Amino acid sequence: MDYGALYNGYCSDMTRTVFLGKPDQKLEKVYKIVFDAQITAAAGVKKGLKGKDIDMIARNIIAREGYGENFGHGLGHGVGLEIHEEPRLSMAGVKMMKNGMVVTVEPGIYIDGLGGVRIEDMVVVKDNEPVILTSSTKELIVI
Ligand SMILES: [Mn+2]
Repeated sequence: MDYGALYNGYCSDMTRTVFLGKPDQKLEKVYKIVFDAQITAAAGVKKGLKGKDIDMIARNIIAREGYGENFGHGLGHGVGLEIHEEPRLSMAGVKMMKNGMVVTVEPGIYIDGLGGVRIEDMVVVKDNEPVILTSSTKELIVI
């Protein structure tokens, strides 16, 4: 579920993945990999880094687990007056993180014929201590 709200002209964006019934073991493992990539990359949102540096944190974790080919989009994007704006957190992201920027961190893994997982939070750049704005749980949820 990928959604957001608009408040006083400013956008928000978040994504959670839930399972309808007990997940396939492989998908459960994929969830853990995406979760690990998400929290590690979110913790790596720091002033002075380029978008591609942060993208690489998540991409390395996912590739190390053998799913590099299944993460086919950028890690995230700026959010503000537009839902998708600079700075881009992608392999092509050359803009530097500055204090007060709000970006998303949303790695994903998608497997043909099986399913996919994406987890997205919004993060504020604040020196070396990123502030996570999205407070919804990221525990694996089965409904
Ligand atoms: Mn987004």
